[in-house]
Amino acid sequence: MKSAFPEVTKISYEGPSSKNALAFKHYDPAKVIENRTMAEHLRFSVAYWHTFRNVLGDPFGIGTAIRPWDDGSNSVENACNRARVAFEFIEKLGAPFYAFHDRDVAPEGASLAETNRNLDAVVKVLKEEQERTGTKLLWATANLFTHPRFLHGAATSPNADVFVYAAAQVKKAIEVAHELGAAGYTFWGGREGYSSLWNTDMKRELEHLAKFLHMAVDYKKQIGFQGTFYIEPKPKEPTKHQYDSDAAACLNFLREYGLLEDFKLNLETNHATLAGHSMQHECEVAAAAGALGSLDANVGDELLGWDTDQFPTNIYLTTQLMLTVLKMGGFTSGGLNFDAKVRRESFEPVDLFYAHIGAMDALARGLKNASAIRADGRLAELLNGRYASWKTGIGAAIEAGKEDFNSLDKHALSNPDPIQHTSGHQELLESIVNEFI
Ligand code: XUL
Ligand code: CO
Repeated sequence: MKSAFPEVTKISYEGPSSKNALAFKHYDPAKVIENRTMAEHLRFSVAYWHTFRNVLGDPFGIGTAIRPWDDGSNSVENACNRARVAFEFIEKLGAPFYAFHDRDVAPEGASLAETNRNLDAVVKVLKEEQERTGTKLLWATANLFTHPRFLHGAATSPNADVFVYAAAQVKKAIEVAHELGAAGYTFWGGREGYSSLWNTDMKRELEHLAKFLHMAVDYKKQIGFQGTFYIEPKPKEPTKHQYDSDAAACLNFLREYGLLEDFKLNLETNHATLAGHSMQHECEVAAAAGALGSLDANVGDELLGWDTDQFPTNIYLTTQLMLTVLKMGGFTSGGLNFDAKVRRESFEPVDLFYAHIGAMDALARGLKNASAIRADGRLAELLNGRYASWKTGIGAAIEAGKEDFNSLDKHALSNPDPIQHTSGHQELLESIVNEFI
């Protein structure tokens, strides 16, 4: 096959002083940090939909991307050819993983049966290419939001036949994930929400969603798929309100319907922004529940009103992310998936390399910074110091479950009023972090 990126050879690590745009300055896959190599910590994944299917349109303008290998048709042949190009890219970049929606990789046919056959034909190529290059599938998912049949939702559609169709589609997508040895499977409910509460029976829709996910868990067990199931929170876009609105809402839903054991969360920075949270907040909420599974590494733009999905380059953000990831002991099945697209103005094929290299370096720097902050210890010391009163005396007794309101009342009456106990030292902590950025 003709090379799609003849001007690019395998991207290698050249170190921080390199000025080569097609080299890593910080991502040194074999370098060991806190007992794992950088490649093992970061588990980078290329998102098929943005890197190989996005034509780079925006709500006001048509696509601009130049992709000479793609004939623009919906043929299976074009899809198979595109898959081979995707693996040339992933191999040259040196990302160990990729991720896709069923409809990114293969075209929809005239019937569900034909659509499934199209998918099987492309999956055959994906499997060959995975074996040829050693690339693995971080997660797969089903696109239950693009086709008009899903306009009112999929598992939460008011139409039972749409629920049935979506179940069949997800069943097939889980089989494909299993066939390709995926480390996970993601549920992002793009249209599982509402545009108007006047026409929505919210309780009923949530119950349907829970039923749908229980059936997916049962099927996963039936076929022996070992990958992790993830829910990806997002508050809106395309719906006005999405039920999986943020990490806390997802955890509450999973707990309420007895699904918490079978799911972790796949958090995305841009979705945290849309929810009015920082990504650090979302990561801490999920990690505290033991449910931080995987991350969609991107950023939104606080000055634009839509989901811009930019590549992450902010070192402050990547340092925060990697601090939480290191604190939880690293990823298990999850990783850092670049759910990100190059700008409409960055339309050349080589921009795909520049974008991924820049983001991989930004996250590698985040990892190095986070590890250095942990080794320094001042941040942890100040944080622990803030809770010192819980280590001994009345604090330790409360934590051990030995106190009640009567004993605490007695304690409060016989001790001084605890005013002005400890400073938060926020500015000091922020400057300490900056020493490492
Ligand atoms: C959409 C989004 C999706 C999911 C997978 O905002 O993030 O691409 O990651 O369906
Ligand atoms: Co995403």
